[in-house]
Amino acid sequence: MILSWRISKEGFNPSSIELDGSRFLIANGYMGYRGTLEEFGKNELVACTVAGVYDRYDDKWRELVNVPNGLFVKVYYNNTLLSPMTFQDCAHIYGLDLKDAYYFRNTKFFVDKEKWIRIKTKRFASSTDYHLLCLEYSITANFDCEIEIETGIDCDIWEINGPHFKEMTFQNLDGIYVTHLITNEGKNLVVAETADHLVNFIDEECLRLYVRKSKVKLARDKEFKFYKYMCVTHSLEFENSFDEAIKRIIEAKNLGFDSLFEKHRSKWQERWSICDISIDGDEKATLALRFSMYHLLSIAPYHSEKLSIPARGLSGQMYKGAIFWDTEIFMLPFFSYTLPDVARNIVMYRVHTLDGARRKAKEYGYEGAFYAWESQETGDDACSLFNVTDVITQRPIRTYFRDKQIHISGDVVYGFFTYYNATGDFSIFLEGAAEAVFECAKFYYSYAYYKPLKDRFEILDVTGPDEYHERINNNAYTNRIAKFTFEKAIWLYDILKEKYPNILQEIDSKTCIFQYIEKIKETEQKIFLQKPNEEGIIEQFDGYLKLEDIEVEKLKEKMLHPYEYLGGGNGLATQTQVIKQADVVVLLNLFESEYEKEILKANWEYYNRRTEHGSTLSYSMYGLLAAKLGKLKDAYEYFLKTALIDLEGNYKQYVGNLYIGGTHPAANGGAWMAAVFGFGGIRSEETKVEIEPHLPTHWKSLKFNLTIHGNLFEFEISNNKILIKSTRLKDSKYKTYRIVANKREFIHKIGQLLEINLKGE
Ligand code: IFM
Repeated sequence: MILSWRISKEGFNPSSIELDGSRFLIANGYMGYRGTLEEFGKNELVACTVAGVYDRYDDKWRELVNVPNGLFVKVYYNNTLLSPMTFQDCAHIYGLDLKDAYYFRNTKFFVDKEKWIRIKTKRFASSTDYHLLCLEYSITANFDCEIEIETGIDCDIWEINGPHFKEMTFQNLDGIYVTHLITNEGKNLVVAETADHLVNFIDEECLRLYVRKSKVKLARDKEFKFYKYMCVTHSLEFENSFDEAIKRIIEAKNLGFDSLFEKHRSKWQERWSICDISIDGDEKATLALRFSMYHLLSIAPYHSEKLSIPARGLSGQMYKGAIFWDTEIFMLPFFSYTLPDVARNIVMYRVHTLDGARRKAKEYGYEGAFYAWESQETGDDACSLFNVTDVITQRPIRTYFRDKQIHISGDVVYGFFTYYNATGDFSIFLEGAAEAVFECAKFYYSYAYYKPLKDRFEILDVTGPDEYHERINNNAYTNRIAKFTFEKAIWLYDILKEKYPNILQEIDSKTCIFQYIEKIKETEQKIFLQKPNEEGIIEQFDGYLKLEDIEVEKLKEKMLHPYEYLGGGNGLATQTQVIKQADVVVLLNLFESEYEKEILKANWEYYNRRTEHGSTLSYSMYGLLAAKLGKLKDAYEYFLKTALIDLEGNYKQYVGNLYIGGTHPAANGGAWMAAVFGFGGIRSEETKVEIEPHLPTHWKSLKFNLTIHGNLFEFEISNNKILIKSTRLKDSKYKTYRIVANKREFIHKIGQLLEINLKGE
């Protein structure tokens, strides 16, 4: 059923447990709790994943930890568990309210002829105290009966590369259950839980399950309700995580569910008042966008600049909970233009992990900073050299993601400037981002080869965004992002020299930038960029156009196994022009203004036919460019694909033997970009905003808000006019903006209403 703020499903299908767990996630940036039922356990992939707390067990992959489930509840009638898993005859509906950010379920069990017992729950990850998860549990029967409730903490945890807790102890403090956990790496975590309004307990401690059992008499049609609060704290944040957890759980209990929920709700209202997008004429697209933004808003690091957003959000331990280029290139635009404070945290994470990037550069014998392909809390690279296992031979495949996807350093720099362009906030550069930009420029300088006969610098032996072609030379995207890094390093150098000489001096003491700047300038001038050929095609890398040109579907017919990896040394795609994901098309989106429309079009068409979209990052880039080009049918199809990824669950769950399910925040961010930058046609540069809309024909209007340089803009775009309202936020120093639409320029004063007629004057 679709209502524009709610997604729900009816009935129970065991095969959708896994996807629903991701789809119906609740989270608050501190932790994520999967959309599973209260009676579920580790086999149903219940997980409460804590942001920024990583651990390694033995020689397995280091990943985020999942903590015990303090929201666990089982209800029995006549010794039978009331769960759609075990109980055939039931009516079950569950889902998410996106507006108020809570999960709900409503299950009616027909226990005997006309007799039924109904379980209704509602839970949320508090947006005002990030340590809290709150659950309301209500039971009603249409006959007098007795039920048994079992609730407490389930410490039998779903872990991909665990076990992560070398110690786990349990305490009962006057009805507050507390588990104290110590990770293999020695971090302390506390999970405290309490269940309010339940009496007559018998405490029970079974293996890894701490529960109270309580018998409750239900009077006919009279609702029985109880509340559970779960609090998570850890030693990366508090000296005494135990006391903090107890304090918070007591506070939660005293405040009660309703007032906690009210606070949570108003925080989300505040967020939506800025972020919401609505489309008149397309309810499905509106819902898909809201769903995408709900996920982004749930997992954002509101409370810390030492956290970013992992590739699978907080939906579990997939991809090691690591942060990839996904964040800077796909998610950051959304945050920069809606919640700049959160965007600032995201960019500052890269400043805090600069030392890890320096270590990686050094490890490979380069200068400067080579950011981690898979970054965790220190910035050291969690990516392994054998990241995929061949499903046919069961042998590990040597992948060159870690060593050769050097575009990551430029992506980080690009991210700093996405934030800066949207906000005008130069302070990030003074607080470490300039140092990071210089270090990235040094890295590319040391990686590049000077070819004297050609008098140019080339970047050899890399892997571009298309991971199926590894160790190639002069990847178009990589070379351009390296040049961008040089350009920005030079720009920053000049500004610092003029305005902040002391800071530049200080940065020089850590980077020796004075010694490097001339070399960086020379490399910037002479770096080789792939240029369009006679047909207008930009070769993805040297020799790409000479590879076998085979259709994607034809290539796939040759596969021996559905999860077979197409890249790597023996991959089917390696010797062909079939690519995994947008590569040149990313380049064209990021540097669109440097290319003629015909070139953009020719390349979109050429690469579109050869792209497998084996990564969920791909659709949005094709959708975005298609929208900018006014290719509305293709744009709309790709937009829906990216926006519906987690709703429809149409994506690869495995690569080789590797489980890569979970949520897809990069696709969510891409959906936002396709709507705002693509269909809305917004481009902003300092205080100039260009608007070149291309709305799908069935859209009557598209409404969204953007914060640009500290002011809030409300856009309403329809086929014949654009309405712009603006409000001054905080203490923005900008009072007027140049708006360019329909080849005309308008001066817009903050606070005034601007109406632009698109049909004529
Ligand atoms: O960052 C991506 C990469 O581009 C393709 N493989 C998955 C990664 C995480 O989303």
